[in-house]
Amino acid sequence: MSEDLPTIPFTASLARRLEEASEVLKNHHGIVRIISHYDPDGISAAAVGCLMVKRLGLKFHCTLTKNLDDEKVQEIRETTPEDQLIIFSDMGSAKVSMLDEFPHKVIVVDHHQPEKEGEKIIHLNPHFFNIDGAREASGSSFYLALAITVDEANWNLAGLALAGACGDRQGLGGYKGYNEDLVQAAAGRELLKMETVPNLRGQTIFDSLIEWPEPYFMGITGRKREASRFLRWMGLNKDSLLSDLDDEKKRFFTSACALRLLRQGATPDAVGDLVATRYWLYDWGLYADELSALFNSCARQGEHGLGLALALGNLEAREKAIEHSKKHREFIITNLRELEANPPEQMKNIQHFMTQETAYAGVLAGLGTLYLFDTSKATFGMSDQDGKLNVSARAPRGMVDAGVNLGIACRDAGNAVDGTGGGHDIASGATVPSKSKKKFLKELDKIVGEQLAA
Ligand SMILES: [Mn+2]
Repeated sequence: MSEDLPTIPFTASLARRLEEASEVLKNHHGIVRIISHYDPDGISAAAVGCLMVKRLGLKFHCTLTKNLDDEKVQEIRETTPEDQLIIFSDMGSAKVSMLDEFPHKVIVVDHHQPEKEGEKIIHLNPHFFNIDGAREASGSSFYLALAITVDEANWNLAGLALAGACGDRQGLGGYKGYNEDLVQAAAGRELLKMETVPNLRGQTIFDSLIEWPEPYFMGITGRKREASRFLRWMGLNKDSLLSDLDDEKKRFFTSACALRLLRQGATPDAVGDLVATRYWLYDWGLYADELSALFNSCARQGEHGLGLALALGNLEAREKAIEHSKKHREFIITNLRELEANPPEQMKNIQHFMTQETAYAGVLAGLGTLYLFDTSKATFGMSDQDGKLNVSARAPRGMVDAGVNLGIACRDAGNAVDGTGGGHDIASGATVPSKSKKKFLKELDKIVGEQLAA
């Protein structure tokens, strides 16, 4: 047996709950209905579920969805034959009262704030086991606990589990708690290795400057001539590979990049991100963040099924996802260059810009905040859709430390104009009537100013 291989230590109560869910799965005959969130964490969680179920010799029917509102829950209840087992992942914890009334057997694997524990459903949420669901376990990483309880062979899904946690940005500043235990055990099992390396993507250094929006170098990213000049200045050429540089050259290169970012006014977070610990997944031949980025570009472009097929190991899907990811990045670079040329409109405490693609407003506001924009102001990316203004807000960490809370700002400014808003202190959103744009922005500027003064 595999007595000597490292594993994740579970508390007795978690182990009991996992066993309970595992028994239900093993005793089930027939189809398993898998419902999951459509973002990278949800896609990874769904795939862990599908592969776990398949290994048990069961058939599955998987659906990825953006929201799980009351209507959706009701629809799932009505359209799923009662002899099917239903597993919700990366969602479901907010709908326990409704799920408890299902005639079906239901398992929920989620890491969001739970409504309550429930009576009838089997509820797997880190929250009930002294694990911080925001930082220490994601939908997919927590799902792995169930998968390896069902069958130790499912350890080979650890890479997927980690890609999901990465998609929920739980790896920032290093994995912690349960996630760290998972990473350590997976490393001990030689499923992945950790490397602290300059955080560049792409085959060659030149590729990473031309094709990747992160890190974003003003005046260089996406521009062949300028990128070549930058490389020449460092004694490198178009074919130089990061892995070919000796330690001294690597250090010089990293410092030159850091200086460049500092000079353009990037945030400390962006500069700190230049060197990062990355997780190489042997089975995938990718870093966990790269796999997560592939899921993300599928999700952004509405190709959830493709993301799932990729997660399930379909090679054709992988090729297509890489193409999608390329388009996704091109779009971001084009828009960031546009924002370089035409910076956001300035108010006293905030800055704002319009974009065509609703799904990208947040990404652009986020990257602009890290790399390009005035770091003393909060940024609002907006898009117009059928008389409604969709707003994504981002603030540099320094502003949050100084008291800014964009979740509250978006909620209160949204309410002031008959819209809705909310979210986290550092990233939030709102939907307001387009005709109230001016008043909404004025209100935001005032609220953020008050937060800074408080
Ligand atoms: Mn999640």
